[in-house]
Amino acid sequence: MPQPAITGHGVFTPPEVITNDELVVAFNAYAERWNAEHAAEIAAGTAEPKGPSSSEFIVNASGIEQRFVMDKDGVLDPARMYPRLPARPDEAPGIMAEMGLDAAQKALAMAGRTGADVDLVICAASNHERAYPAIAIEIQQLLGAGGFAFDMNVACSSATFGIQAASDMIRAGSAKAALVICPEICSGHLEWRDRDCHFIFGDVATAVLIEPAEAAQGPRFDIVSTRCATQFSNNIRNNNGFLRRTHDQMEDRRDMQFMQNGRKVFKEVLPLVSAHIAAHLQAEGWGAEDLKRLWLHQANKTMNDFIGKKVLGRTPDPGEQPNILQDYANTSSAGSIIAFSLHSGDMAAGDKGVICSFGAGYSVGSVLVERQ
Ligand code: CO8
Repeated sequence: MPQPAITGHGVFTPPEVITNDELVVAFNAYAERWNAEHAAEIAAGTAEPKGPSSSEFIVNASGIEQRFVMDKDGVLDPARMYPRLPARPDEAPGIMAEMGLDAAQKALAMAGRTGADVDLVICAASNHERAYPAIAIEIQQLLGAGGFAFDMNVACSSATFGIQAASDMIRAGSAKAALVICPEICSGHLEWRDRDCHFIFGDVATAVLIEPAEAAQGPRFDIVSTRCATQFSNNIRNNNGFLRRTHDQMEDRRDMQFMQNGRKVFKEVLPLVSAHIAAHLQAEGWGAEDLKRLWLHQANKTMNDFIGKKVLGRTPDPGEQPNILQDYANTSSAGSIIAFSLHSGDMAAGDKGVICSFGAGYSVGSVLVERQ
């Protein structure tokens, strides 16, 4: 069976940045406005006033300092509080396809390939901008790729689940060159009017190219093993969906955007992920001391510090477990791949590492790789 390997990777970073300070000014203006508009209900005790946000809280609670977004003005307009992304005609490339294409072209350039070499495109993301046709098929066409393409969604774990699917197809021989693309427009489904979560997410797109190792034209990361697991939980949930109209729920509702019980997620997902990585390493006969690097899902700095310490049995050395969330925030499925893409170029032949993502579902996926 062919040995699958990552031969290229790339990141599309949106042009606009929102710092914590900018975000907090907009949120607090919105909150003051809302409190003034609802002064009577607040005085009568039938509504809770909205409390202010603060940059200090955001950094301390999450480690996030800024986020990239596809539209800044709409998010920072206290009268709007969500991005302005004009609808495109059906004939024009969709915004997710455009972002994904940029990341895919970077991955192909790194591998010395063109779109014509690709015979599988997976668009793996937390949300897709339409029901059909698949965004992956649109990207396949924009790239001039052959073969087949499909969309998949396992929330924050979409990238690692996509890598497992693509690797298995390379092993089985049903694909020869597979792109796993994660365009995440988290700004579109984040509730920017809720101080508990308004700071969490950002936008980005990532891509990895997976080919049989023997076909690689340059340095590569062999995908030694993949492992995915899921366990149902309502603690991260978004109720928006195609049945919304039939439920007579077309009004502006909180549960039609991202919702989470952050504390519970923190407590429940930490042991799940630490145990998952430990069991995966053990099954492959790898010890923690074999790991040169951990590229973890980028949701929360304290969470990553904890997982790194639990997996390695000690505090990770600087650079051993790189975080990118201070710059990008949580970018859902793309986070661990951004970390991998930006912090793997210095690894030497034989160096081993683990890419791990986790999130809604719950879901957790790990990919053991070795530089060649
Ligand atoms: N400013 C000031 N104070 C605040 C703010 C704020 N912005 N927000 C909350 N507070 C207050 C709270 O009201 C609370 O006050 P009180 O004690 O009086 O009730 C206090 O600060 C503490 O609040 P929390 O307990 O909520 O704070 P935490 O320390 O737990 O931090 C976090 C909150 C950062 C959310 C933390 O719990 C966390 O990171 N948890 C893990 C989350 C996680 O990993 N989630 C994964 C989700 S990602 C995923 O699966 C993808 C989903 C699909 C993508 C969706 C894209 C939009």
